[in-house]
Amino acid sequence: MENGCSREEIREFYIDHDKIPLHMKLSYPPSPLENGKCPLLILQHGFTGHMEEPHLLAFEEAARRQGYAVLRSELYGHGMSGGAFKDHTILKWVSEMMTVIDYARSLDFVSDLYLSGHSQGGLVAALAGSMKQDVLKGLLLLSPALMIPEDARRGNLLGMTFDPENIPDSLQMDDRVLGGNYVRAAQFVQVEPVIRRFRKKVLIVHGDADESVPIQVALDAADLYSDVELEVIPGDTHCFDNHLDQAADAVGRFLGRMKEA
Ligand code: FER
Repeated sequence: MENGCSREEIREFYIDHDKIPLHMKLSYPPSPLENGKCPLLILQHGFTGHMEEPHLLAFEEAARRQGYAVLRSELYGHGMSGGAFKDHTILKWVSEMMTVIDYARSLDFVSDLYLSGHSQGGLVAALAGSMKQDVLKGLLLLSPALMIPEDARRGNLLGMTFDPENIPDSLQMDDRVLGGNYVRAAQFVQVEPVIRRFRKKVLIVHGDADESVPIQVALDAADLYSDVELEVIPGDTHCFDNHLDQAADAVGRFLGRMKEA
């Protein structure tokens, strides 16, 4: 169809955010819609991640099968987007996510807009989504790493320890270097008030064997959101390696119900 819905092809392009090119892929639902409009889900990867990870592709497919278009975004220092990994921060990602949301809103075939993200992408979806909740119908948090700011204040990010009051200029993590400004920006972020002010519908999907983000993070967030469903996937990991089908089904069911709401 001319207006964008129900095409099999995936559109790949870049949008500009303050001279940083952000890599996007837009896919469409498999079957045509009567009025030429469909809802759209923004899907954001996590820390060191990218848009082709298997769990993201499974969530994309689940959303498409429910009649949603899906916009996968890669943010600063990740995938094929601009910027160096070591220079990325949560604040840059939040600012970029606002631009991604505005881009999605500008598409004339979009009816309702949903925001989702995995892990650090979930944290950023929670933050940017709260700022722009008036333009969203719902928020989907997939193994959301909502405790990164607390980790940064404690001086322990993914097992990498440092003095939180004397932050080094750079941190060595396996084969990558992360700039100290990542830590400073993360320390600045207060997640709880951001969650408390969010009034739209939320789905949290989390494996109870998540090795990077403890299930308790999801339980705590579920207590704070005002309108939330929590789907715990028993025995599953951070990237849903064991039961990806169950995690994707949870997303599909939620999106299916939201369309009727
Ligand atoms: C951390 C805990 C979890 C962290 C990152 C993660 C950078 C996971 C992020 C992801 O998978 O996106 O302290 O610090």
